[in-house]
Amino acid sequence: MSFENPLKRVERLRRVKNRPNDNKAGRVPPGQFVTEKFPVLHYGSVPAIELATWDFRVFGLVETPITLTWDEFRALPETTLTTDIHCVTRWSKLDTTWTGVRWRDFIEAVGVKFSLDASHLMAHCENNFTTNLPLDILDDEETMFAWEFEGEPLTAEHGWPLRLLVPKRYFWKSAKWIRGIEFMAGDRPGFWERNGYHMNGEYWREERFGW
Ligand SMILES: Nc1nc2c(c(=O)[nH]1)N[C@H]1C(S)=C(S)[C@@H](COP(=O)(O)O)O[C@H]1N2
Ligand SMILES: [Mo]
Repeated sequence: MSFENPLKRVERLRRVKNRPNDNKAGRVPPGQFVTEKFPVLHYGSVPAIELATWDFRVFGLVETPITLTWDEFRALPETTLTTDIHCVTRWSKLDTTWTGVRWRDFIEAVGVKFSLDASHLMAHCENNFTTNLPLDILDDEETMFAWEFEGEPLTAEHGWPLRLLVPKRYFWKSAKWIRGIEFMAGDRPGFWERNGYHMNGEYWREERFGW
């Protein structure tokens, strides 16, 4: 699915009023409603990807830049976890189950040594999509690079073969079709952040828009 112009989309979303909160056991942030569906949202088209030429790059403020092949990536320690996701377009989905390698396990298993000056990450994806995140938010039990959703490989439109999952932030930070991570000194806006979304995107504080 393609989207309207990003700026128009942000303008439209800013006009949506909060509905009465659909809160299950304090799990649903303000202004969100629970859905059983799994909407597909992204800018541009679904990329065509070949696993044979797919690679994953770790670069920026690291001791040694690293490139992993798909087979190397899939050999990393695997975890399955269940968590809630919250989209800035106001849907939340509870108890979603994901399989992949957790952020912490990735850093350890790959032996990523990033500089003490590194404070933020830029996730780089197919079609030049990017999103920025603070490293201390990524350093969480539930952050992972996911390759399965509900026990099945990700579908193409949900990010196959690999997406970032950052349940602590609005879902636009859970970058689909991720191909690399860049460690940065300081913050820099990614794609949606340049187009009006909040730099941080914390949903309990409703950090939806940055201006
Ligand atoms: N590569 C890429 N990842 C992306 C996006 C995008 O445009 N490109 N959109 C984000 C947004 S705005 C949302 S809400 C979620 C939607 O994920 P879903 O389609 O699996 O529900 O993906 C995020 N990840
Ligand atoms: Mo979104």
